[in-house]
Amino acid sequence: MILDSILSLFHQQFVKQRFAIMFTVLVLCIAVDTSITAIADSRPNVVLIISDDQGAGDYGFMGHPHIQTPHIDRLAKESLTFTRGFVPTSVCCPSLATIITGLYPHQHKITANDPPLPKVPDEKPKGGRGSSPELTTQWNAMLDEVPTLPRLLASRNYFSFQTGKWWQGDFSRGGFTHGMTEGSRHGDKGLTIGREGLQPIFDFIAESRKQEKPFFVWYAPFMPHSPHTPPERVLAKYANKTDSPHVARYWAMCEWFDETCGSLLNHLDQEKLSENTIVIYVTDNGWIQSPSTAGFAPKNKTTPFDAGHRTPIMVRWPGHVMPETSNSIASSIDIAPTLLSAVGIPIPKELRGVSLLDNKSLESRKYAFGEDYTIRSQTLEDPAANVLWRWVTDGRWRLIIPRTYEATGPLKSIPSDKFLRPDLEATLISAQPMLYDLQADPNEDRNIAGAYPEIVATLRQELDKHWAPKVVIP
Ligand SMILES: [Ca+2]
Repeated sequence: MILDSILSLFHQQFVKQRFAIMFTVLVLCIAVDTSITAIADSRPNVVLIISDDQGAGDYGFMGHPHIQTPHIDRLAKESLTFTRGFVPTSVCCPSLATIITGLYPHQHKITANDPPLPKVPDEKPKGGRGSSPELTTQWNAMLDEVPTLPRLLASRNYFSFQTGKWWQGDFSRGGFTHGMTEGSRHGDKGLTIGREGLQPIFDFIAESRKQEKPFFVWYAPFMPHSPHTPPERVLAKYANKTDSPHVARYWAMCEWFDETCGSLLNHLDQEKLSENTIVIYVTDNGWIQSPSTAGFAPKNKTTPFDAGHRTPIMVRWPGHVMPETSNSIASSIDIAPTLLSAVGIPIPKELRGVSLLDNKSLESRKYAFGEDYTIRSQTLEDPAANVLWRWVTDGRWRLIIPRTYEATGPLKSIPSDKFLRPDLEATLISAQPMLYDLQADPNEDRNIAGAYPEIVATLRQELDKHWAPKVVIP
């Protein structure tokens, strides 16, 4: 009996202790969970504004004499604004892939706008983008192999919303939790954003707040990209400012796009979200409007020249980022590391950009690098087989190396691409380095490589250190 009583007492004590331990663990769990929630809730939201086909000078704050962009001008004034920004490639799809991954095209391998044509002509219906369904599927899946901003942000409780341009299948491919694009060539339903208002973004923001999630908005409208169809009320402002109706329409598109940015930024203000939202601005590639046609002039989009790659880059984060203009070189490869470090997510080791909020890194970086490719991919596996030119600039000097220069084997051959214009093909045939002094010759009219062999050699060395392509799969 006595033994039973003792055992019973021990048992009661044990149960009490066990309950006490469980209770303590439970309280700790709740405390930890609450603290995680508190951290998550305080994380800044992110709005990424990506203009589409806009010249770097085509804003009020960049000194354009006619184009009015009051809302983006205000953003520039409230931001750390880099007027010497670059994208590494001058075509939409690979440029957007760089923005979302923080990788150069030779790293993420999405080098072109469209997947390769099948080696054997395909009898099946086209799977989109003029290729086969199989190659298109493989093309889209290339984004699965690399880190993406939405996926990394989702690991920290973020909701993310894709709108506008999107080339890699439906929005979930990039890791977005919400989105508009269903998977056609470059954005389908997503392309209505901006042109038909911003309600889907406002609804997403409301949903994120309801569920107490920090949010990431990818605002990449099809603007000022063609079709240049501005509202008459905006076009009327520009019709008398130029002899070219094409130029007037492009200028009006820039203002119409600016209006949509104003709607987005005003919404953040009205919802009292501006203080805790990082806004980043960039263009996917440059544009010089042809005065005589609806298309673009030479030496910008799709080319290795400066105007195809220049963009202002802005970072606005009230209370954290001092508004000022910076002369440092910035690149769209910096956007991912900037955002990841700002929200406290470790930066994947393959990312080679720097945080734009890290002055030391910015000051120690001397060069921007880039690479331009065939518009139609030649092969999925090997970026080197697709490259046409590589370039490097220190802001003043700009060196462009055609793939054919001092090349042997497959690099010596020029890929067939119906989009490669004769003037650009000529640079590959001549196979000579092209050096320009951007201060004296901003339009890159005079190749002075022959007069400055030392500068060519120095820049070439830097370029080769960055990436020296070797075709491994001809
Ligand atoms: Ca574009």
